[in-house]
Amino acid sequence: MPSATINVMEAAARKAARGLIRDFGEVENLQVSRKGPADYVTEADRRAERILRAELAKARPGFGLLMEESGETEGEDTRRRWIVDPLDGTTNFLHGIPHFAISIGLEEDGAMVAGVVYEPLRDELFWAEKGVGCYLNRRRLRVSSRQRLSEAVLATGIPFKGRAGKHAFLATVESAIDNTAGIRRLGSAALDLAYVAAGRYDGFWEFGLSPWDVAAGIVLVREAGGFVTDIAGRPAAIGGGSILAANDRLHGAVRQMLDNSLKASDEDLAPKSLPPHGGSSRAPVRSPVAGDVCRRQEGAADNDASGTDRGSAAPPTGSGR
Ligand code: 2AM
Ligand code: CA
Repeated sequence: MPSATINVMEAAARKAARGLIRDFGEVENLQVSRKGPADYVTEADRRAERILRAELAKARPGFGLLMEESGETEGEDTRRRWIVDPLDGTTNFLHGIPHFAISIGLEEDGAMVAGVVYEPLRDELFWAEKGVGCYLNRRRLRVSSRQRLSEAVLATGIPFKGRAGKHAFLATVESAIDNTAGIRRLGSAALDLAYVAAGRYDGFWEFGLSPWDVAAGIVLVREAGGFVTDIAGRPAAIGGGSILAANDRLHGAVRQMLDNSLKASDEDLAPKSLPPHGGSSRAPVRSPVAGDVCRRQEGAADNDASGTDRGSAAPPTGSGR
């Protein structure tokens, strides 16, 4: 049975989704117009965020909020905050590609404790709560049980124009081409994590992500019995920038593979060269906000201390296993 907290998150996501579905239909029409749908999508994104803010604040008035478009709003309750991406997969949405989601995470005392990732077009509600488990609608989810890297399908995200780390990223892709059954790149980190939780992907890695991209997904993967860390193998943190999620049996091997490829890549990953997250070519559809992080990519020579063992892969905290 979903808790009252999950019910609040689900209701907010479903309400915002109704607008997104309508707007997505309109985007499909606008594709052929000369002006294109960019401004329209910005508005759709903001509208969804306004609905989510209103619904979440109504149900839990004191909680803080960290939202992709409007940034941080402190609450009276300093222990809890919602971390929200009203539209993850914006580029897909803008191009009429039917793969996007709403992501809502709940943080308590600095730890992620609940997550909802809702994919409106398929009506797939991925939800999880610490100690309760991970579900897709009413069905309990478990990560895949694949043990061999050679049979694994991994997802990733490609760095955006203007961001450092392109060569290091390409090195990781090359190693994945050589060692796995295939790579997917669908363009929504929140859904990538949900798909790992659902056993559709055996693993997922990406650099340069923001808190709202991963907050809910981290809970999903953990509660589905997977491991989620940063690329260096440290416990996943929403401000950590990089993410590596995989089923419990493969996490160590995927990390080792990525680590080896990063060591072999000679790209300087120093943070000074990273522009703010919102400063990409996609600027019209997103604005830079407080809390937007773009961290140094890990995995270079300084971080092999955690070794290759599974212990470094930060086993999940909740039950669900
Ligand atoms: P968004 O759709 O909410 O922007 C895809 O690799 C992931 O990266 C998505 O979750 C996307 O979230 C996120 N992302 C982060 N920075 C981005 C940027 N500058 N441009 C586009 N997508 C970005
Ligand atoms: Ca996002």
